[in-house]
Amino acid sequence: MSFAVAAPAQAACPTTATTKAFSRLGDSANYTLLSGANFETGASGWSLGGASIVSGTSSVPLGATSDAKSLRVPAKARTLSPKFCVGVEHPTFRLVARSAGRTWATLLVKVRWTDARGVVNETTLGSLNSNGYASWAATPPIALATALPLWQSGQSVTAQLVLDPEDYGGDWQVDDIYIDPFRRT
Ligand SMILES: [Ca+2]
Repeated sequence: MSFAVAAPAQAACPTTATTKAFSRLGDSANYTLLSGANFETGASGWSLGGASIVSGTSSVPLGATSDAKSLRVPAKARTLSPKFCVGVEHPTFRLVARSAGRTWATLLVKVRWTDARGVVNETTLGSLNSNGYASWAATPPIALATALPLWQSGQSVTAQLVLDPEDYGGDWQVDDIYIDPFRRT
């Protein structure tokens, strides 16, 4: 893949409402929930690809206390989020995950994005190892915009997150995917 020829669109992303979703974990950044990514109201716009919404929400205190559901992503699943806009103002994202499978399971988190010529690319952003996720745990901030060919304000790409466990032993639950729009207030 060559970033040098993959020009992004010249359009800024719309502003989104934010909360300090991870403040109880000592992260005071502002975040926007990725569409439907608390899995409490179905999976509209998601391509589940073998995943399913199950009972049992993340035990990391991010959402409402009434939350009761999460996304189960079995080993062979490949799940795509709804499309969202990524600009330079979206440096990172975080999510909450739990390994429900074997001890050596790996969950690959990728971004699928379309450049200005309509070419679809896929870039691996993070690799969660089950060692750190035997129980529900939040990921560190994972780089998003810096993994894409975005250099200046006003540039954006249309993106989808891809949840793709390794095929052997990977069996995961995912919840509460939040994008950081880097707003200071
Ligand atoms: Ca949930």
